[in-house]
Amino acid sequence: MMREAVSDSNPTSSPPPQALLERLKDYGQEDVFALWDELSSEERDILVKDIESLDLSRIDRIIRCSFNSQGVPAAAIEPVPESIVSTVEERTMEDRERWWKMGMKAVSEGKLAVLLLSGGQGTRLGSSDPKGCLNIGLPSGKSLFQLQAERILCVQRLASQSINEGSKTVLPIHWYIMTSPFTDEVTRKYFESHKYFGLEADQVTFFQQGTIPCVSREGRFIMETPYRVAKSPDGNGGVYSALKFSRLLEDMATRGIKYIDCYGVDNALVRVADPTFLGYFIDKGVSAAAKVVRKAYPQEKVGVFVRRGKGGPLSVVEYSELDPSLSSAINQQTGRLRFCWSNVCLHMFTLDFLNQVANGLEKDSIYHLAEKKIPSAHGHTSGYKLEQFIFDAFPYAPSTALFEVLREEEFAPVKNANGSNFDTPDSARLLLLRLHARWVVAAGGFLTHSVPLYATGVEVSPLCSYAGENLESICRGRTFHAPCEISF
Ligand code: UD2
Repeated sequence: MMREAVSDSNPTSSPPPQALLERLKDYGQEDVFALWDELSSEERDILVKDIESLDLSRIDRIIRCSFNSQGVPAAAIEPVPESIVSTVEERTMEDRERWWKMGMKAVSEGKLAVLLLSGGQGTRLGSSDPKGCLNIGLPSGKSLFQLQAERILCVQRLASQSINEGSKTVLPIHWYIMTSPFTDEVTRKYFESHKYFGLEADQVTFFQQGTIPCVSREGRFIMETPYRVAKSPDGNGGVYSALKFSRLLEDMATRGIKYIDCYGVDNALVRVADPTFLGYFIDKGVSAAAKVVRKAYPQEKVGVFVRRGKGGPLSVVEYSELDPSLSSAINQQTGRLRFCWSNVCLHMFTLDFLNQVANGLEKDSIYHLAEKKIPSAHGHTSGYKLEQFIFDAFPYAPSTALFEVLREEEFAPVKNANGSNFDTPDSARLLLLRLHARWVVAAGGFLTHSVPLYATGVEVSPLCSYAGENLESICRGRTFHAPCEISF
């Protein structure tokens, strides 16, 4: 007998899949089926597939561990001992040259990879494009991605020159770029359409970080629509599990990579693949290091490095989690902020350490709970996004070091739309143009103006100079008129 085609003309008749409903009940998440009867059969299929894509036991463990840790008073925090900070003041020219040479040697031996954290949504910027695509208004019109790609090219060229007078080219520096579902497609297309800014396509590897359901204050999944769970990227600390699950840690090992320079995309002055920082890191022989700048003011939206308890591990307390009384506390001896060493999302890790963290962080499953208004089937709902932070790894590090850099040389964050008070494309452009103006004058060049606020200026292409070096032959005795880009 022919079975009549099952035409689900009356979808309300079929209940949710029983086994899936039972599993959801095990974790108290059965409410995702609350609107089942109102869904069409197509919407029901979407919802079932969405739930089946979730690792419910892992997500439940993360929610429970993260909510439970909320109640536990954090260990008292202490400022980091000055002994673990390499300050600009104490650094000699000999130190810099030695570290630069050590870093260049490691780069020329193919031991360095660059890891870019680029999964964030540019919500504060008011742009839907990935931040790396942003043009901050430089004379060259270059985007943050292009500036960073060209800085990698420059380090490659300098490394080639540093061995046997450039007789052979060095292995290209591999660039791992973490995206999220919000940034992946546009980022890949942007690189393809710009021919990877002169890099080899196969020296760039894109990979996606994970997403995790947004939850209510009671830890229940929030529904973005009646048939889809609201999810958000799992934080820049999602990089560890993303590297593990995408088997890129093995890829790094296969390439002979020992050191990974990890940074945030939204810093116009970032010194990608910095040989000096790499040399310092190798010289210190630590597992994890970070560049730090002195905090500019108590409310600055930067994490601060701390010790958790007497002699405890090095940690970072994010600006969103630091008690205001502590962020304003003053060290009576120095008159400076008690917690003054700011995290600026510029990190260096050994590959061994990344392997250790990828397993450790996963085991602890403690995520930060960011209280947000979550778009949901019932309008904006108060709830939590769960995220891990890249610096959550530091307490796992057997040895760490902090490397002070000057804000005006290496930290120009782009966080807010122009017109805001700080950390805008305009402020980042101004910092970069002021730095490059200093480079040009130091190299014997002349400028016909100082850089007026938010206007234009003289820009030095990263293909020409990484940190102001090798500009004499181009600049000496010449006068430069803004706007212009000094390039080969
Ligand atoms: C980050 C730092 C903060 C300070 C500040 C300085 C963290 C957790 N906080 O704060 O301590 O250094 O920058 O500018 O690093 N990202 C992802 N996936 C995500 C979320 C973010 O890849 O799920 C990337 C993002 O694209 C950016 C970086 O991580 O490159 C920092 O992210 P953010 O802008 O959300 O962090 P912010 O400014 O709150």
